[in-house]
Amino acid sequence: MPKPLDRDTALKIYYTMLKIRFFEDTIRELYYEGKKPVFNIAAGPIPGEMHLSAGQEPAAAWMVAHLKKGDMVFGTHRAHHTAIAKGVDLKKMAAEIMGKSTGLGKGKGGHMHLFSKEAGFGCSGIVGAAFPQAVGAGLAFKLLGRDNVAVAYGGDGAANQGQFHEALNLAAIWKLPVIFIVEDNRWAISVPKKYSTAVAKNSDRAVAYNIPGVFVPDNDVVAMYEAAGEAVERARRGEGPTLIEIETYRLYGHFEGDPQHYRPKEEIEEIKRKDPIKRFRNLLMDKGWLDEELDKKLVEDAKKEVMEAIEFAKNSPYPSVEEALKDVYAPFPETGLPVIEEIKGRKLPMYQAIAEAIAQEMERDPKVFVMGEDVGVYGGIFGATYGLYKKFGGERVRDTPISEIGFIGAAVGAAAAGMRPIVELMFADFLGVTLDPIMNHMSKNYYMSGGQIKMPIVVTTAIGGGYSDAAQHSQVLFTTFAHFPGLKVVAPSNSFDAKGLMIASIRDDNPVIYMFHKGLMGLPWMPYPETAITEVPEEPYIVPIGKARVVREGSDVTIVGAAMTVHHALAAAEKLKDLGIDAEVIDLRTIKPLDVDTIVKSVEKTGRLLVVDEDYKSFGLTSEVIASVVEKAFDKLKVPPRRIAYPDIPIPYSRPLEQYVLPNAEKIINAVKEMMGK
Ligand SMILES: Cc1ncc(C[n+]2csc(CCOP(=O)(O)OP(=O)(O)O)c2C)c(N)n1
Ligand SMILES: [Mg+2]
Repeated sequence: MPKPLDRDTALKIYYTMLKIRFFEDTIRELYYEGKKPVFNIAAGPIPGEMHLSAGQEPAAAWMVAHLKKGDMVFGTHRAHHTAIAKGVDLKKMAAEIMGKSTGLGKGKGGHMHLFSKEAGFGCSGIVGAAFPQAVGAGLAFKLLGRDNVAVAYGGDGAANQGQFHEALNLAAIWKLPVIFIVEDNRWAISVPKKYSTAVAKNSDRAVAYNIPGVFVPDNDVVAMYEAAGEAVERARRGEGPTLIEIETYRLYGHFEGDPQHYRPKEEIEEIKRKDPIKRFRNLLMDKGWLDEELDKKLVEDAKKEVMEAIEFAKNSPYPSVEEALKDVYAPFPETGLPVIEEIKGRKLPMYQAIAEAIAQEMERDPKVFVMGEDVGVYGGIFGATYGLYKKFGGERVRDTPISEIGFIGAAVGAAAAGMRPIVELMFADFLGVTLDPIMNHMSKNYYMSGGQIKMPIVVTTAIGGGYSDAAQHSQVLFTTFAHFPGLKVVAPSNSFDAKGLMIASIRDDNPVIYMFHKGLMGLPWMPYPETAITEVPEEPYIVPIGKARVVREGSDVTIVGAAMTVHHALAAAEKLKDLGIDAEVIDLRTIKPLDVDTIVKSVEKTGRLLVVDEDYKSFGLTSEVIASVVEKAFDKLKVPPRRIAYPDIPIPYSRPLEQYVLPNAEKIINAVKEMMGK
């Protein structure tokens, strides 16, 4: 049990509530400057949408009593109260809300994306995203042996998201130090909880995950102090997560400018009458802990603190426009590792080369860990984590339930807490069920935080067809991933590159999507081209991300491929030799960032470009490579560039159908012959 509320703590909580309210009311006033009498969202000193948390102070103010340095809080789109209670610098926060250069994210995140590494705070405009991220931070604390806790916030609307349920289950099975807080303010925009939610109380949903579920009624700040205190103590003792639902009230609209026609007038009157700050003030007065004079002082101090922050923000300059282009990627750190170009060492299948790279990095750095479905005892269904479980055990080589958004969202939180997670998405085709943490969080948090929060995550995933696994287990999807700014995408074609690229991916401070082709892994039960299995040095080394390799030199035509298509190109080049055609073959190795220079250099020599890809044809890698070359070396092309890609159709099951549509050496030979006029 947390100690009963004493005077000092109560006053601290009261002061925090005052500060939150003044902040929100001042922001509200400023928000409408220039937006009246006709509402124009693009006018005034504060841009964008504005979701205020006035009225919901009790859900956050307890933090000043129970949280300590190193604890982390993951907030929502309505996050000002949680950020202030967690001790985020008020000046930088106000500046961020106004889009100024002195803001937390240098004006690139805005009011829904407030990040403070120093304060251990982050939030997201994606409803429900905080839950798995807090799981990841909780997991990080557990793996690092720290007694910190992670707190996740979500509204009554967010509690109907799948990721809420995946997160609760993960935290429960792993007994993580996480406190899940559902702020039930009755509404998800205009949709009432009574309509959207099958249970009367979200806290009852804890039963399904075998964890305590606590209901805090009527925006009661003291009850919240007690419930949160107990949950934090339990988490610090290593006894696992708690779900707390607080019945709270949103004083204003969902966003500023919300007409609120869906909301009964009486409800707003009731909420004003039950203002939690007034009620707490009365309680403190009744207890003799507060008098008029002290109250006046606290009010003045809180106003002063807020006004100083607002003035700071107002007087700060806007960022220079070039700032928009910065902080997309963190720089690659100095590793001291050799960049080996010569393929040498022992012959290893690609899956063992990958596992060896991960093992060497795990031995070196306790922050590296692996999680995913069947990555443990099984060693990954395509062997990428072969032998790791035996070496490092189930804590660091962690099997997950089938909860892709849960554990990949957790990787985001773990990275924010300082870990370097490797997460396996069993098949790239399953991207659909986990896209959000990849496209909206790991890819953007560095940028939105103005370069504060690094996301050193490796997402490994199996790609490719050729063995009749049909439309949902055979896709390549290079450019689906590569489309998102902030991600890097690599795709080794052989064992040597696989090890070097894996080490580079783990050492990279950015999220890297590491795509391994199933048909290149060297698995005993799946056919593979002999050229995929190469020698691999025993020592750690790097294959630099963003560097293609000329795998065969030639003077007549440049054939560009990645992963499996490199082997088709090599086979074709051998046959073309007999026809007197000398083909140069480039293995991209990295899809993003694309090594345009190496391709252009080759085209300058050959004057002919053929791009071969196993991903879908339209809006894909082939068009990207061709466009990049045309932009830089159009005048060097003797004939129009050509492409062979997977057609824009789902992947068929039947063997002859699949073989008909996949790229192969024969298609390459025919295309090159045409380009050569033969
Ligand atoms: C995944 C996702 N779906 C929908 C939205 C649009 N949206 C933003 S806030 C919101 C309502 C959220 O309700 P709740 O979780 O109860 O939080 P509250 O706004 O009441 O604080 C919706 C639908 C979003 N931002 N993210
Ligand atoms: Mg709500």
